[in-house]
Amino acid sequence: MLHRIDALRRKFRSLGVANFLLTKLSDIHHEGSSSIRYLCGFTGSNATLLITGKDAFLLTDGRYVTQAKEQVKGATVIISGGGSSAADGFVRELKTNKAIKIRGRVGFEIARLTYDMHRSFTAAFPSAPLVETTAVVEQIAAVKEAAEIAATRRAVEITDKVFNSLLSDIKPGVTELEISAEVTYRHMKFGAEGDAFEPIVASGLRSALPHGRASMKKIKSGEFVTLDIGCIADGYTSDMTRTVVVGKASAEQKKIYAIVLDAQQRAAEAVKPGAGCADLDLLARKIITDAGYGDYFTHSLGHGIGLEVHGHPRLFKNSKDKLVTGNIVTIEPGIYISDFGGVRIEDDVVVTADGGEILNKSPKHLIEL
Ligand SMILES: [Mn+2]
Repeated sequence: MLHRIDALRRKFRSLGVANFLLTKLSDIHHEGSSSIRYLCGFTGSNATLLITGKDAFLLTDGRYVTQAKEQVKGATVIISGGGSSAADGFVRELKTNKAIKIRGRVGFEIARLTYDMHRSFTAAFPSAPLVETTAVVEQIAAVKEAAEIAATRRAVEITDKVFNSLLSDIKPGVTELEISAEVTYRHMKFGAEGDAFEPIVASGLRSALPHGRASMKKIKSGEFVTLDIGCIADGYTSDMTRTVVVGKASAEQKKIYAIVLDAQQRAAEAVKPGAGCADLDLLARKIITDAGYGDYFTHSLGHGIGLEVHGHPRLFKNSKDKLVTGNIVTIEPGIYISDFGGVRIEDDVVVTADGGEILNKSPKHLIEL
């Protein structure tokens, strides 16, 4: 993992820092927490990674002695004791450990560092000011190595298998929660570490909720059912959405589905190195708008996936980013009509040397169950 830590160090000059501080604190629920795993391999729930100009230190607690020894590459493991909070404990260790020297400014990620950590660190190191950075590690991590693409491919294969195995279970009378439970169970049964996120199973009018959590609602004949599911394999995520109809689709359902499918396919086909993230969003949005449903496509086109399910680059209309070889992004347009229902179709697409490769093999025609 040293090459990743070095990639971050190479950004120090432009960031105006001499060190970098990353944390994952077990006393808070922390969604964005994979930077530490990305940089040094550690997956435990409580850690601080300090990268200086020459050294790197991974601080964790006594529960992780063996795990840290096995996992951590490119950083010196230090087992630290308690404090009044996880942040306080780590800062005490940084301050008192003789091996650690912090000189100069210290970069941190604004979306990741807690206020508690910021305050404790600032009080302990008045001459090493913290400097805000935004998504620096995320941007490095957005360009995948071959092994990362292979892991993503495996996660996508498992999710494809789960989706196809579920089709015979989606029928009138079954609750959304029953389907959701099967998604979680089968992801693990088919070889995943677990879900990448809580499965979305939304039927009937609830399919108009882009992030409708599964409920006790029973699925009925004639309804759309949107499944947005993903898993983790070797640390890497899949994220796929399919919308099916239980029974025969109505003319209106077919019409809306066809518009979303057209937008999805054309945007996915336009994925290539150099493609503007905003241009891809606009391409899909124009198709939906020209069909008269622009007001019902209420979110952005997609996002990067990797160790985290929502990462860089993000495909939205004001993005300045361009895709580069090695990115893996979702393409997921949708139409959501509150008194009718909704459709979303989502694939994971790898940016290759000369185009894009859609990883998902699940069918995209309108499936009538
Ligand atoms: Mn997604």
